[in-house]
Amino acid sequence: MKTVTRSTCCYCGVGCGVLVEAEDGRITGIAGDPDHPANFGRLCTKGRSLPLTVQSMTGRVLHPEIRTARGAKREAADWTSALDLVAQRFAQVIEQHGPDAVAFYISGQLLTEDYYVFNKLAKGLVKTNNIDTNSRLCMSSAVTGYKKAFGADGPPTCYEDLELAQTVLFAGSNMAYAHPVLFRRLEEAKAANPDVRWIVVDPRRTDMAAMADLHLAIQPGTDVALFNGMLHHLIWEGLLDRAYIDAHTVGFDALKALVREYPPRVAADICGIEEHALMQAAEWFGASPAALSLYCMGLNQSSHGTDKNLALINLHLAARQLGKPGAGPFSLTGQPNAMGGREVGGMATMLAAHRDIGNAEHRAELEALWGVSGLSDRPGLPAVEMFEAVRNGKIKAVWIACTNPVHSMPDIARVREALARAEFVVVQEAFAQTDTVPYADVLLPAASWGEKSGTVTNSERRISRVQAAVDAPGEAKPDWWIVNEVARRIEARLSSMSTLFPFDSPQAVFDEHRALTVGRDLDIGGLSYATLEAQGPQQWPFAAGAAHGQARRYADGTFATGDGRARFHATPYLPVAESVDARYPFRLVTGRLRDQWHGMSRTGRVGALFAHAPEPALTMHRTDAARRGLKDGDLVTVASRRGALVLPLQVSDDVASGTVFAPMHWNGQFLNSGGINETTVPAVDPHSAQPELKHAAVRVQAADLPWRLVAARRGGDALALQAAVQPLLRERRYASVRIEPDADGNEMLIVSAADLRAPAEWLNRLHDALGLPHGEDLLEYRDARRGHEKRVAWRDNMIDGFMLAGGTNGAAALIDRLREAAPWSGPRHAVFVDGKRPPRDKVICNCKQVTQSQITAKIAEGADLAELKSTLGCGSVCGSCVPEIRRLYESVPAAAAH
Ligand SMILES: Nc1nc2c(c(=O)[nH]1)N[C@H]1C(S)=C(S)[C@@H](COP(=O)(O)OP(=O)(O)OC[C@H]3O[C@@H](n4cnc5c(=O)[nH]c(N)nc54)[C@H](O)[C@@H]3O)O[C@H]1N2
Ligand SMILES: Nc1nc2c(c(=O)[nH]1)N[C@H]1C(S)=C(S)[C@@H](COP(=O)(O)OP(=O)(O)OC[C@H]3O[C@@H](n4cnc5c(=O)[nH]c(N)nc54)[C@H](O)[C@@H]3O)O[C@H]1N2
Ligand code: SF4
Ligand SMILES: [Mo]
Repeated sequence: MKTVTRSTCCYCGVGCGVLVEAEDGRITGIAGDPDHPANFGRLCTKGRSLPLTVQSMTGRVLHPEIRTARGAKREAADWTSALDLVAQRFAQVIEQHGPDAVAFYISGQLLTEDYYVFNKLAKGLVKTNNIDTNSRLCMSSAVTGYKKAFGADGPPTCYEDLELAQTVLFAGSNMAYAHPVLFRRLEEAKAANPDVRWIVVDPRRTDMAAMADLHLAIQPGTDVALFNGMLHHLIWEGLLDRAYIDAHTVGFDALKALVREYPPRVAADICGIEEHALMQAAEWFGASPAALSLYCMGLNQSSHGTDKNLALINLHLAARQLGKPGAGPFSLTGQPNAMGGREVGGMATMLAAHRDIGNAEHRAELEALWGVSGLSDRPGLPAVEMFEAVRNGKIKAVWIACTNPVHSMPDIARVREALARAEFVVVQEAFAQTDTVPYADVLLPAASWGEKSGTVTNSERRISRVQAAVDAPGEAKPDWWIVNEVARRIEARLSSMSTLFPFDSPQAVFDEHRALTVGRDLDIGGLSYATLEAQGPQQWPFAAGAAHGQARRYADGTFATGDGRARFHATPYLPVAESVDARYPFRLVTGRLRDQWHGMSRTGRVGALFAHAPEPALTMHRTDAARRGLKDGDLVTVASRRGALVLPLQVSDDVASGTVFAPMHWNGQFLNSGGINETTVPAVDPHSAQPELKHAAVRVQAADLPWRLVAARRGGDALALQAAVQPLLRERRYASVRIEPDADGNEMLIVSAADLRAPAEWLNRLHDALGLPHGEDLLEYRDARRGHEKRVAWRDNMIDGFMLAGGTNGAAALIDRLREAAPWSGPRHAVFVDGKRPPRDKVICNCKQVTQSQITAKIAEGADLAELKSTLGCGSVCGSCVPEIRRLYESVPAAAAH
């Protein structure tokens, strides 16, 4: 039977509505929900490919697993044993060492209901605030910024403002990649009204920067100087709303005194930009009828992330660019439920429903609502400190759910050390191959997207229902259920009562959460599953009796502070935590790619999603590369004071000289190292405790690895092959693996590796891991003198796989052969002399698989964007590639003349 289920996409904070098609318990298709107010039917490449991530059960965690002795292998166990063991070990540590000896590290990708139960377990039952989440790496500077300025968390804006803004300031946000569907809305608004101005503040020339009216390519970490300089200019030009400042704010005079030190020339010098560009940005911002800023990790992931947020909010308050349509400081949430996690207070520094740990009245309210006493008044340890406490033995047991800290935390060597030393580690995961899973003493199988139900809140405070379209595979269970079961058991052990966890469904959890918000700034007393299902997704606040949620906040100039006034904060510019020097001369910036999601446990299962960026890379400016004698494709060692890894070099003009960029995504599942966080700094912001994941100091040197390998295998289960190859990667100085679709719609696996010398025995293990044949279906060629070795595997008259070791000339041609999935004509041994082919064309449009050369050829013939869409089809489906097509358009000479 075919079913269609209304739910949401599980990736980014845009929170797109989806319609999930399923047949016989399998998810078969997806479409954007035309009625969802975030996307009105649109989806980006990641959302569109979600069904492909859940169709195979290879690599899923399907049963609980328990490690019975230290150093032993984990073994499959039943749920009762696993739940009992977790409860017993946690209760034991709490009884012996106190509640702060345990910790929970959870995720903005959990549903609100999952989050709520975790938070109640930690704070309400165990009475520790040691519960933090990956939102610490993501949103916590935005939270402190909003709270300090407005008195409460959450953006004052909504998505409609995207269409109403006249000036859009993108600050440290690469929306074209990270929030693509919202970016489509902005593109359309700009196309409809050419007077709309875009200012992009980003050290890199992103696709968006290339499209902007003004790109401020500031030195990494200098945003505060920029915003202070802009404010100086607004004051000078009289572009302030003095009446608004007087009536609705405090602190302007101290700020004014501070920004005297930031005249445009001084500020522009700090930022490394032109003075007139800074003044232009200030004027466009201040004089605009409606200025909207959209900001994300370029501001938050900084040791001065709170100041960056506050300095930007200062501009909005001073020029009264908020509380009116099209204006306001809009922090884009990264994860689908970063906002929901904040609502339930699921972090070490807050309590449920935006209450504060340090506020006795708030604690008393919560004690009354939960029927408990003695909530801890000590803030818990935020992520970086939490793992440090695990490392030094203060925390003995840690429970990690829906996040992969051995990949995503800064300085991961320390996280690995921490988890290796911990007495007891629980990992609750949906996918088995992540870098954190090996550390689990108990591995709990979680249901994932399409298999679980609850609610999430997107960037504009809009709550949507998430619905299961199919049953969870194997014995996997929804996260809320797992936590609820353990919590009941811990409660029975610690207090021999069982009153706190009566939940029998996500709805029961939601109803309790809702009750806690009544009377708070995020009051959702008027919302229920029934209203969400009948009336669709709703924004908070939505108090009992309200007809609808509230689109914009603070429209009347009354803020959530004690006196109702917003606060200006004097934000002096401070440099990044780690300075560059002669030994570590490059500033490393990290960030996202268009088609991958974080640690790739899901997007890395889909060959088509590798097409846009098949291999990891370190991007460097061409003059820096030339000076070091490095060229595109060379392997380089990137080293910081903490760790090092090898990456292929990508030479580009999109980063400034002195800056290098690496995507955050690759890790031990796809690479021989843990990825770029081997090098990043664990320095944190003093207010938000958010780490500076974007600004390490590194050195880059040629990695002299003369022995090279390219191997591939078509046919067979690519995910199973990947699982077999994964443990071999780390034995080489460089190795990476990826999946690619072939012409038949099957997937193939491609491995690249490099080392000092030939690893003979490893080659044979790789041969077997790839499932390459022996005997007559294998054609081998050895050049002992040059140390080259070629193996080509056949199935019938097709090439099924190959290994080229030593020299890899001809690898591109062989991969093309595999990709074509066409029969081989002529003698088999001719495969070794198959001519060289040009390197593969980059796939720009994923939906229609249109390559760069196809697009540039058409542009050269004079085609415009509309013609490209109608003839090649590129950009006509999800639109994620449109910014890049525009850029190609500008770079092809014939088009410029056209
Ligand atoms: N495709 C994709 N989309 C995603 C995700 C994903 O993994 N993949 N993850 C989601 C999540 S959780 C998040 S948090 C968001 C993140 O979304 P974004 O923050 O938009 O993405 P990033 O690439 O991390 O960083 C944005 C930009 O900040 C710039 N930057 C670096 N340093 C500075 C600086 O000092 N100042 C300024 N002004 N800019 C700087 C970088 O060059 C980069 O272009 O994306 C969400 N969406
Ligand atoms: N250098 C650098 N590092 C960064 C960043 C950066 O920009 N640069 N960005 C940071 C940011 S903003 C973020 S948000 C983090 C993200 O970092 P992580 O949270 O580590 O990212 P994910 O890979 O999304 O991890 C989610 C995990 O949950 C699993 N999972 C999926 N569905 C479910 C489910 O329903 N239940 C359970 N229990 N598990 C599930 C997935 O398989 C995956 O392993 O990375 C941070 N790290
Ligand atoms: S923009 Fe893409 S990744 Fe984000 S919610 Fe929508 S479909 Fe999912
Ligand atoms: Mo994030």
